[in-house]
Amino acid sequence: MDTATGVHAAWLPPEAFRALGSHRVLVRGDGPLAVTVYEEVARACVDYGGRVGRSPDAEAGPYDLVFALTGDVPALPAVVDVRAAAGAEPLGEEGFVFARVGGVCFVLADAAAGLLYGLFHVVRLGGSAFEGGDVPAAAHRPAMRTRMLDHWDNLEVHPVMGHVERGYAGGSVFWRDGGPRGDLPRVRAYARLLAATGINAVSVNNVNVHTAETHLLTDRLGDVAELADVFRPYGIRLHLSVNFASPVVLGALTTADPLDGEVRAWWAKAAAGVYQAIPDFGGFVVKADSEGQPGPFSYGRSHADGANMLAEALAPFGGEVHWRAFVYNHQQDWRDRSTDRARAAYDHFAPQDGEFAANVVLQVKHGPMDFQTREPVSPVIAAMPRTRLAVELQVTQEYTGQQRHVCYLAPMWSGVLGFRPWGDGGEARDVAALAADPAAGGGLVAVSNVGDDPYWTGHPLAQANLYAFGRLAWAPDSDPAALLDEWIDLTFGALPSGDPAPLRSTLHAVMDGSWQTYERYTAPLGVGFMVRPGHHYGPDVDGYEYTPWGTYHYADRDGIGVDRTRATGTGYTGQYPQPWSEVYESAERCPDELLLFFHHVPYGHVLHSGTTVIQHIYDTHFAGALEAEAMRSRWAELAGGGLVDAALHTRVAERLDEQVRCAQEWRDQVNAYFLRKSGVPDAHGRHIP
Ligand code: GCV
Repeated sequence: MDTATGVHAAWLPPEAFRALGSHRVLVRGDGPLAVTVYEEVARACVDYGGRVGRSPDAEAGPYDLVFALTGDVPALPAVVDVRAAAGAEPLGEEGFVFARVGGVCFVLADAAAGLLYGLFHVVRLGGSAFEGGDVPAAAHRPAMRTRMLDHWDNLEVHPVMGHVERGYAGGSVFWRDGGPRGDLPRVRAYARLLAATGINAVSVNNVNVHTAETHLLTDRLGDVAELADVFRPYGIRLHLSVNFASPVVLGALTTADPLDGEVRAWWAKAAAGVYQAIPDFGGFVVKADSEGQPGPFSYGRSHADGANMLAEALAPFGGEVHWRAFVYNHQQDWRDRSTDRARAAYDHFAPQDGEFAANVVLQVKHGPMDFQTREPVSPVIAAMPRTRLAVELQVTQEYTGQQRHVCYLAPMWSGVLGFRPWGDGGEARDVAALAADPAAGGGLVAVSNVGDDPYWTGHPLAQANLYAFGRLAWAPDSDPAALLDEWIDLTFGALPSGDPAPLRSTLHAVMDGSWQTYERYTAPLGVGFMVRPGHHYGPDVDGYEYTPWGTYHYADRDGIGVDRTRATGTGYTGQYPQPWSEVYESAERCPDELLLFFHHVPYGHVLHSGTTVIQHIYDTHFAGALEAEAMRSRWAELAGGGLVDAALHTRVAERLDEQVRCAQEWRDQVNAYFLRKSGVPDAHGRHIP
């Protein structure tokens, strides 16, 4: 545990700074970010006996590591050709060059944020930064301009959704009892952890903006400014989720109509007030006309009307609107099979492509439904070339085990980011390239999994998801297993045993395939949900089947799945460009893992894997539950070995017990349900209750 905060040090324990802190370091540059770099190095040098200086005077030298801005002529080594390393593209506000020449390492950047990211690059390199021969100068830049975490934190405990909506790590790190939590050292530690992964934007309150949170925009702005001050030295800009009805709730206006002059003036004044308090404020996040939140529909206006009004208010200050595309009818009649929730975001937004202002970012969930364990990539992402799009992921594990189950999500995200909406021919750009596009990209966003838990994330191993999200936003083509190694090295690098190999192999065995294990014992073949309604934990096959939420599997005695074809179903497959519109349309060509998302098929339908749908359901559920048991056994082997802290080991072991219990529950409910529906016995004669 970190002594200043009483919270687990996660991937920044003092030991991670050992190499940095045991060398002679020069830190140049002015402003809060350069000061942060200096302070980080200075602290490490106190811990590990190194030396840090601010000016390159001859008496203090020589140095092993130099942080300097490219305009800083006295500190700049002629030997490092930054421009050649950077190539045709500018390094940008956040990029840096790393090189080692003649035994001296250099981190060079055009702006201080680059020095900060370069610092954490050196931390990740550890001792290897300082070893060996020359390292040619190489430029490092973030792929995504915006790398953002959204908190769904309420100011006070909501009677249904708790303190953090879909939070599984205790209360909010920002708020308590309707006001600031006041634990700024913890917020600072959080900002530091995020900066080390590359995150540069945070939204501090729930997108479902209740009354108390609505006031953060005006009379409670000081509470937000206080947080902004803590995040600023780590290069993170604050954002606020705002209530679209604020002019009515806060301003005593009778309307929030986005085309009303008084409403527009109200927002302009509110935005000016925000920037007076927080000059580098990032902007607003808005959930409008979604799941009961107010929005422009009430006034007969479009989403573009609503978003553009807010954009106009923020534009003079350089702020942006993150307008969420998660809009669907949550009061659907389950008897109506023509309405398809998966279609909703595209149907609402694609016709408005080109209508959004330049400082509006349309924030699109990665799948068309709602952060399920397996979904196709949202067709909206390819459908709006004239709109800036951000892709939204969910680090908090709402549908993926709620931080009681190990579920390393980087492999799923990596698949999303690498998906090519136009296939391999023609415009073969992937989702990451679209989100990163300098003109049309809005970056990568995720819902945070952090709370006031001593391990930050409830399940200590869920820290890896937070870490991997930030790193993927910086470099979307990163290998998930390599990111896990980075996280392991930083978090557990300084083992008492000195040998990380056994821990590393255990963590890979437990985590690498954990998302697919989770998928095996939960809803099959992309059909989704089957969770207990409301809290979404544990199995309930028909839990949402006869509800208004639009999340159905349509299982009957003959078959299962949602017909989303153009030929006979809801037509959703038509929202994709070629080749996917054809691939998904065909039950023969559709990838197995998404078959039931797109097709209603008989239980005897034979998958590409050669097995029938019903046998696949039995096999995967037996296998998934066994894999959960194997994960638990593997972790248990570490007990008492000194490779991980005993309390952390116990916390993970307890959660693995629950994971095994829950996986067995899933296995038995799903298998029993489908045996009873279909009457088809398991080909291997295993016990199904
Ligand atoms: C914040 C899902 C969750 C809601 C969440 C919503 C959203 O429906 O269950 O809790 O609300 O997504 O993304 O806005």
